[in-house]
Amino acid sequence: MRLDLSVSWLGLTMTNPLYNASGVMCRSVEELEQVRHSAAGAVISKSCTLQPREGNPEPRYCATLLGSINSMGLPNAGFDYYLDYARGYPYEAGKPLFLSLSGMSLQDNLQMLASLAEQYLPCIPEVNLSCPNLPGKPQLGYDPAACLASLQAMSDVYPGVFGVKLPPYFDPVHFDQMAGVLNAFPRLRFVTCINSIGNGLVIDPERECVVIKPKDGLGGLGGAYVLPTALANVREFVRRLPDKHVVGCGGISSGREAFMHILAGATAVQIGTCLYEEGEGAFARILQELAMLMEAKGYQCLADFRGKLKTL
Ligand code: RRO
Repeated sequence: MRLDLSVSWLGLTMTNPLYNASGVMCRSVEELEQVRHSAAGAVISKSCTLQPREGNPEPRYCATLLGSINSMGLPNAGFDYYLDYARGYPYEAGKPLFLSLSGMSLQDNLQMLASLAEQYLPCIPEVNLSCPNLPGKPQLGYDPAACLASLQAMSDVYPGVFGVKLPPYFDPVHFDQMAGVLNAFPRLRFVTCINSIGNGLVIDPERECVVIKPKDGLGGLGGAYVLPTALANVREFVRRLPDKHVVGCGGISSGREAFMHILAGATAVQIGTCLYEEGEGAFARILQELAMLMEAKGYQCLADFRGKLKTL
């Protein structure tokens, strides 16, 4: 039986649904090229700001048995660096490029989007509404009115299709509110669920100490800690955004979790903590595991089970 793992969406084709979560293996050209040359089906760059940033003091990432905590603080090489990468990107090779944008202000996001629009590059922006790690700056994604105003302004300056990276939500009323906002923008074609669960605290009982330096140890959680929250956000937004795609991100470390995300309705899925810990070989491994699982279940393509999660 021949398996087809390809995904066609946004007018693009990916040979398979896996790519990196923004932030992991995508800050430098060398890292972006590692993802491009791996088994991943697409590439996304680190969230960028207009000016380069060093980010927060180290240590700012720590892995645990159940996942990771980070407070990187948006270290990135600046918008122009990623724009240069996008200009030289070999799109014809069939591995789409997404650019993650996370301006320090709405004005900065508008400037980056306007500049991107002028270049006519086939890369697609994913606007990050959910960085949890900037001291003193709340996440835009938790303020629906501010999201509405920002999305309106961004939609006005950017004539192409785009997506947003959302924080996790924890209440059906908040899913409803955000879906109402997102559904007002037809060119907003996808939402990525979820960014890390913000402001967790990991404690090392031996040292009686926090494990990362910024914000007295508070940071965004990823990995196995967040899988059920990620799945809930994927499923709930798939239900509420019938004309959009949902990209699943959170807790994928094998073919099983990739399968769960797609069963919950994800069009494609991103790998974060697992990629950070394992390196780019994770893509080929997870893909192989997903293929074996599909084969065992008699599924030939992703559409055979996408969004077909049963309830009791
Ligand atoms: O750089 C970060 O600290 C960071 C960002 Br921008 C984000 O969106 N999510 C995250 O977990 N870390």
